[in-house]
Amino acid sequence: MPTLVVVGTQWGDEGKGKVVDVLTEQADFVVRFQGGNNAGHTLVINKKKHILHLIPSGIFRPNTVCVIGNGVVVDPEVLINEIEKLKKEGLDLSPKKLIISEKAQTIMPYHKALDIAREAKAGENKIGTTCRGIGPCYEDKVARKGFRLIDLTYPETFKEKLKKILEEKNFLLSYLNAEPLKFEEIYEKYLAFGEYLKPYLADVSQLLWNAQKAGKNILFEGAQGTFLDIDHGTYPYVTSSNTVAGNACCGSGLGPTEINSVLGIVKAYTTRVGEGPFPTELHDEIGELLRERGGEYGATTGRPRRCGWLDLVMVKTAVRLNGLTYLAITKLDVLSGLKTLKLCVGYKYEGQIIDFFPSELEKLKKVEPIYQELPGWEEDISQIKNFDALPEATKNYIKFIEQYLEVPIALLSFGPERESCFLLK
Ligand code: 2SA
Ligand code: MG
Repeated sequence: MPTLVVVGTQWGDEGKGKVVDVLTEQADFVVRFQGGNNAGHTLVINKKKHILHLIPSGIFRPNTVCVIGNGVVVDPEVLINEIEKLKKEGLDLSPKKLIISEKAQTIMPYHKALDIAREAKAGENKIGTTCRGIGPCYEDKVARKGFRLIDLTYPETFKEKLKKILEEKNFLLSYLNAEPLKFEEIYEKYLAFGEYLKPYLADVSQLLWNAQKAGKNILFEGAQGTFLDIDHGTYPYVTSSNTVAGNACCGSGLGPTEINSVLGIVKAYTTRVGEGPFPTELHDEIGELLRERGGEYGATTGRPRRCGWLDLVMVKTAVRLNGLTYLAITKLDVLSGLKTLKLCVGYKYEGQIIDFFPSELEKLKKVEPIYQELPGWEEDISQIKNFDALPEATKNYIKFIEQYLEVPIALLSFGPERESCFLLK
């Protein structure tokens, strides 16, 4: 390992949670560094399905410490509910097991209210957010109007600042035809959240630095995917944080020279939830088949995900943006039974062929995918545990991806269970 960043190379839901859960067997620390409870990481352990939104996917390993970095936006109510729920399942959620950066920003009730009201007002032009208050919370962070979690533990300063901010937020909410919020209802509740979370708060940068010096294995768990990145994604149809690997450093307080490798998760086809361009989207029965067979419904909102062929132009761009050193391919089993498989290897744009993912939305809307067709396979491959046992056509599909991307594939993952995953290298 010793310090590995795991990121999604598409629009999220590549199967990061599962891969992270498998890899955490060797990790001493698992760190979330961006996003919030817009993430939905699905894990299946002993046939039981778990969906995590804020707590890192290492929580099911007895010896792994889970860390929420400063780059994460935390909805304290959601976090506390998640802690309580996992506690009931018999897991250790003591402050030794879960450590949260005191600098992480707090999602406040007005962030959620604004997210919902803005999306409603935007109508057809909505982003398709998860309405969890993520964007408005990051806005306030950058505007220096946010509350860090530690701020909830200072009642007097919290009170003064909240009064001022709420005035402005209520003005905005009324402009958006939404109900204003009451100070008393927020203040007491959030003070109580501060009290609850206080024992978990720590200096995460210091913690990780010490861990690094002691030779511990640290795994960074990205949320969402490369093309939802606020700078490098399909702006404005993106989330409000940097999802690329470089943000593992900013979002945790560990320097870039401490990172050893970056693993990019590639789903064997493409999905996207929410609005925005999607060059290889399928509007036919194959798209539906992928959605049904792949269980492609939002883990947080339950929204059906849009589905399409694997876009290698996109993933190749993700290789560059994240400095990927390894790849993991997930959900290949979903493709079983399709006669012909298509992989996008370039785009036609205004009569020209391009081999990169354009930044401008206007161009992206117009690109036409150029496909490489490969024969599919009939066999159910979900129980296969080594590369050699795979059908020739599956091997060819995998080799084609590896050759096109010029990055070694380190891991293959079929179904959602821990066991259906194996290392290639
Ligand atoms: P937001 O809420 O401000 O982050 O939404 C902005 C865009 O980012 C997309 N987004 C996501 N895309 C895929 N998966 C995500 N997590 C959940 C999941 C989503 C769900 O695991 O399926 O359950 O719907 C995620 N989170 C944010 C979002 O769709 C917007 O396009
Ligand atoms: Mg997800």
